[in-house]
Amino acid sequence: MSGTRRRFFQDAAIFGAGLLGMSESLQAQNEKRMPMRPREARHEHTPPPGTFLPMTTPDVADLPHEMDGKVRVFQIVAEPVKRKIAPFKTIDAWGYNGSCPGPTIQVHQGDRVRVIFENRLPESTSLHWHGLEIPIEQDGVPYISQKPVAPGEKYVYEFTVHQEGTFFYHAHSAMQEMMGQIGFFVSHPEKDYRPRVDHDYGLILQEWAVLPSNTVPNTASMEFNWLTFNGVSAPMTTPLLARLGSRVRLRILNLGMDHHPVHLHGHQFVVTGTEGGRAPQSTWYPMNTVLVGVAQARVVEFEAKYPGAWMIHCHLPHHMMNSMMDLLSDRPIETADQTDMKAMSQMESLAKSVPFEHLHHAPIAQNAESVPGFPQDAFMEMGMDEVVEKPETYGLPRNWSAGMMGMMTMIRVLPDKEYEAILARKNVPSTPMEHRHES
Ligand SMILES: [Cu+2]
Repeated sequence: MSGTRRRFFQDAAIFGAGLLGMSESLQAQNEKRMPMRPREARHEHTPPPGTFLPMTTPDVADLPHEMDGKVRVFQIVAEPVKRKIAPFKTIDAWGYNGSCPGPTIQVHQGDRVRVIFENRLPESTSLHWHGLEIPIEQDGVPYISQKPVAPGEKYVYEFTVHQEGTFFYHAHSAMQEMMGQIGFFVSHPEKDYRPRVDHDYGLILQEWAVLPSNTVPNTASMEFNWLTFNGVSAPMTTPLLARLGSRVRLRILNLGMDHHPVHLHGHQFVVTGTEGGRAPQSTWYPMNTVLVGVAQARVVEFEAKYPGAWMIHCHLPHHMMNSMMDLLSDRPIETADQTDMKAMSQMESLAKSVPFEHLHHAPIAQNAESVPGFPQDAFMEMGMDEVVEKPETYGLPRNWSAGMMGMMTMIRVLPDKEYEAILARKNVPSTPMEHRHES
């Protein structure tokens, strides 16, 4: 091992800190609240008991807790949620505590957990703890392990988490799942994983069928027109940040109707865990696309070696786009036998209905209209940098948002100076890291 590394550990501060509702700068909050490890302890490899590097769920808050003796107590409310999934599209989803996906629960392996659950949905529901080895009374399956929780009623779950890994909670009713009733349940290991990571991020994959001019997902539909990471479509997804030379963990969770091959640009990764916990290092091999099946979690890790804004996206072509039908409203989309001028005027009229910067399209060939199949991606660029601006987008190339659609985000691997410039915009104190690899 060469050099030293500075690590940040979380103590109980993140919990019960009322983070919920400060979703905008959740990561900033986390970074602010994580006390730095004392200098003299830097070489120590085991985090102090009860501490861990928390996972950040971009665009979704953490669920706060209170302690009752040694029991970690969480409050979860199932309720309808309005979710803005794109600058021009807000849907009526269902979720938890005003969030869809629900807020992230983070515990420590060995914790005793109590969840006081309240149902404010118009129908009965329950909470299932996906992947956790807990007594049958806590399994959250209506009629099998408990009576359904009626609207207005409360129900208390309590169990000990003996596992480590990436789990989730969800309603155990298919249509409610498709309305968005899902959230992360992360159990941090008693002994930190090796090698350690400097950044830990979580993404929940969801798909939605929402007709134009409608706001309610059609949960019976098999055709999905909106694809989201953590409840938002690109370019509204908040870019992940990584300091150049750091090690990054990415936990990807899928609870929908489709399987998603998630691809990372510019880096290779290894799969270090599944929905069942950590995988032995002997099973790791290089990849850059991981298929995340329904009801699965895949945990990948990589060294952020190359500076740049690297895409992370589902590679299914139809999952790399947003539905534009909402912008068209009741007008037919013009895709065939059209002239450049007609297409342009349609795009311009779309752009007028939302605060986008309408880009002039990328160049087309002079004889484009005589080529069967034209147009495909021509005319589709829509820049909306200002609409989706946030500290994490600072410094991206102009019109970056025109290249971002659907189930897509990016990881910005940044040299110290640029990384710190963004932290400063998030009002996070500068936190230099002397990271070196443990080899
Ligand atoms: Cu996909």
